[in-house]
Amino acid sequence: MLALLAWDRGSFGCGSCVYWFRGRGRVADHALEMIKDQKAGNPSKPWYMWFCPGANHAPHHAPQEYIDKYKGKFDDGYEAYREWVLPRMIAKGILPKDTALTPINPMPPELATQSDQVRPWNSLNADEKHLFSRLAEVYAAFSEYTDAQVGRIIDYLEQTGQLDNTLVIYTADNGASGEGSPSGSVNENKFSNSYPDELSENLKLIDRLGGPDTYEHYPTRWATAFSTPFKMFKRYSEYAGGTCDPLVISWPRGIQARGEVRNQYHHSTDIVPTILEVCGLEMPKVYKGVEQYPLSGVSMRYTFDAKPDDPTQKKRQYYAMLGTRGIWENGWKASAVHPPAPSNLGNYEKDQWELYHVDVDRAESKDLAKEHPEKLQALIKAWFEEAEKNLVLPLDDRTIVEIFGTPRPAEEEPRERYIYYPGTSAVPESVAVNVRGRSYKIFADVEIADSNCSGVIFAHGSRFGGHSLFIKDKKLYYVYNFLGIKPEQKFVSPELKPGKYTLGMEFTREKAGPNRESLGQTKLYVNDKVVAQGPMRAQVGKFTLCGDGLCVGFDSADAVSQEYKGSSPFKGGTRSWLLASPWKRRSTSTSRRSPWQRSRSTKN
Ligand SMILES: [Ca+2]
Repeated sequence: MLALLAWDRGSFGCGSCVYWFRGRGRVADHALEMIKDQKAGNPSKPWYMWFCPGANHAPHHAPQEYIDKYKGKFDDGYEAYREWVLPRMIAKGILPKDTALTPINPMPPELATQSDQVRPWNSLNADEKHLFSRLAEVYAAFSEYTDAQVGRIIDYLEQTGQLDNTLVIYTADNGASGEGSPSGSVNENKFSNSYPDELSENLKLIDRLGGPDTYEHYPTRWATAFSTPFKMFKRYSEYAGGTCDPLVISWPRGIQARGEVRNQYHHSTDIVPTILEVCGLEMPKVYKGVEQYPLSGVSMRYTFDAKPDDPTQKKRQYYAMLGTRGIWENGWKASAVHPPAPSNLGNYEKDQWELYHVDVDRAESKDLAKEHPEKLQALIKAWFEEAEKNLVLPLDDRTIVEIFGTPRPAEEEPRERYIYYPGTSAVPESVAVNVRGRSYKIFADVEIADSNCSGVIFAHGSRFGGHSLFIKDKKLYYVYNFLGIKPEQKFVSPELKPGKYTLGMEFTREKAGPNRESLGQTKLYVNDKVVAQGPMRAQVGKFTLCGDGLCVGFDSADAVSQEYKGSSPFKGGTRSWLLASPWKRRSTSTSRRSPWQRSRSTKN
């Protein structure tokens, strides 16, 4: 028995821009290599593959020829798309005949999050319509390109006689994503920094959408359309728009039906029990001496031979995400009307619950809370039972910046000084020095051996946000790339002659900006001399959308600054150490000394 799973990488595990679309094709290449290698070494053994292409999560990237195929297809707007796609879904049997369209902005005004609002298509100007259509075209191209890559694997399995006995489970996570803001985004990291998108900036990049210059995401209005007929989108776990996804299962030898639809209610937690049953295995209660957490979910194996409308064997499923709640039980669904992060409301006692009979109202369009108050109360009670059992409590209503910015339990306590040495691999942001939302300084001992000395001394992040200290054209540069917004903030020294130096910078945070970003002053140092200085703004959210770690002597993955290309390794000199220090108040006697002197005296 063989199993192949295709899945995207989860709500917070983003695809990487450095892989871009060529990389996504390479993922399929690697998958094929692995299957071939396994067959070469152990041809009698079954194999299991979890194929995670990053689709359809932002960033949306696709080859131009795929994007061109969809030119003009979305020009009628998202309301028209919803009206067009619903009858098609019904005609194909994916939805019941009388499925209703739900409202586009169902959240009550007092609970509606500004960044999740959806504006009517006819209120947009021509530029906006052009931009939003293109974002949808890129997304469609990205989807088709992903299908094509999965198809390459399926074709190979067919050619080698393996497809007949391969169980293929094909799905995606969450609903369509609403993180693109009402105007769409060319850099999703802004959402993670709670920083608003600018339509004018997005428009400048319209011809480069889908390529490596953008970490793009369609506007909320398309998320609503791509969640047709349901309410809302990803993060809203109370509605099917935030949870419902297509699931395709293929196993030619084990499933007689071909191309049929199954209407039994199920959840992604039911996939593992299905695979275990198909393989004739039972989940062990104890593994290597460790008692296992009980397996969630029930097997979907029975659906292979069931009729399309046979009753489901699922009894109950709770939902919770970023402060939102919902629960399904025996064909009914209770939904707590509550916005997800970035809501920061915390008013769970005031939450109104809605009740839907989803067995007859798939779209969750008719609230029956008043007609069936006892049923609603029973479901709310069931939600708390599941929350208790599954460690959901306490409910968490923090903002995205707070969630991403709050340190997680770690082996190392936060330190006043972080020392890094050349030759170290990229350090993941979760364990690297945290300079966000505070003053900080970065210094390094550098010996410039010759006049060709150049390259990165320190770098963290990518073109979508980060900072870098480097030598170019004999000058020391500190560049802070604030969320990819041009121009880059640059501090540049005069030319440096060969010799030994302590090179670095210090940022003094003065206040929070209108979007909570840090505003302050930066000084660039050569030894104890300030050689450049000026105002600077800095991010409060993470740099690491693309997996770029903190680097000493190079810039991993994507480059922070357009002043250099690639990893730009340091050459023509030596660096003995680098110190990065989040600011900490010091005594008067110490603070009179220059930052680099303080750094040297406290170096480990
Ligand atoms: Ca980088």
